[in-house]
Amino acid sequence: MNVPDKHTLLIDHLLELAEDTVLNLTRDRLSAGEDPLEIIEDAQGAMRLVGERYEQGEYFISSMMMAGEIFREVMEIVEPFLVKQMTGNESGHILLGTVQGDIHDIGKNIFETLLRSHGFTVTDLGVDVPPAQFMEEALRLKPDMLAFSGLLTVSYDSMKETIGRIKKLEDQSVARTPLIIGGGMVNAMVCAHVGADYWATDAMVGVQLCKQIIKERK
Ligand code: B12
Repeated sequence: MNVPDKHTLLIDHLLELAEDTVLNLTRDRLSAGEDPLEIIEDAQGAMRLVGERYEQGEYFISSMMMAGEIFREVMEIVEPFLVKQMTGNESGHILLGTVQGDIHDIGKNIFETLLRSHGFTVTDLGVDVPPAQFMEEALRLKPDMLAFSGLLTVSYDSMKETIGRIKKLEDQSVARTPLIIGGGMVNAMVCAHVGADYWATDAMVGVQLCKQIIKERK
């Protein structure tokens, strides 16, 4: 009989929405000294499959909500290990939020945790953030970078509107702030369509990009 490996185990149990087992597996893997990012990657892979099952009508929205809740609990367990493992002293202020019409925030929150653990200052505006609020906060805070999260296809319209309005600001120091977008389905085409400068589908890649961009501008 084939024994499933640790990755398959976590993914399968998350797919079965077996909350306690997933949380115990997470704790066990961390106690064994595993890289917390690997656990997040497995859970993220499981969420992709949850999304596919929802799309195919195999799961109801309630299952997607439950999976989201389990992921949030996994993150609660993983976060202290993540912060302990990664300590950086980057300087730079990043204004972040999920764009209007979209309430997905699990990925955004991971990106925020990783940014903070690398030493960045982050202002998180939360979810469903209207373009006007992004603009006002950008003018008030003058961050080094603006970061938008969005998982829905319709959220690309909000990204485009927000970015369009920011680029038209009279205050050039804000209008020229580098912009990065992220979320499971963004790509180079979406980036060009919404007028952003950079994109990432992986939070760690996003952090590396922020490091590089801010360093080059200082
Ligand atoms: C969980 C979930 C939910 C939860 C969200 C809970 C929460 N608090 O976030 C709930 C149940 C609320 C939900 C609701 C809906 N959802 Co939903 N949801 C998902 C699901 C299954 C997982 C998302 C997730 O958390 N993934 C795990 C995280 C870690 O991954 P991630 O978000 O991609 O983030 C990573 C990177 O992208 C990156 N990242 C994220 N943001 C940023 C930002 C920057 C700047 C950077 C650099 C990086 C970065 O970092 C993370 C780690 O690497 C996805 C399936 C999928 N394929 O994503 C569907 C999915 C996104 N949902 C979908 C849909 C349709 C909906 C609903 C419209 C359903 C409905 N009929 O009501 C609503 C929309 C509500 C709204 N207005 O936003 C569709 C979207 C389809 C589309 N093309 O638009 C998907 C793709 C499912 C599917 N395949 O059909 N959903």
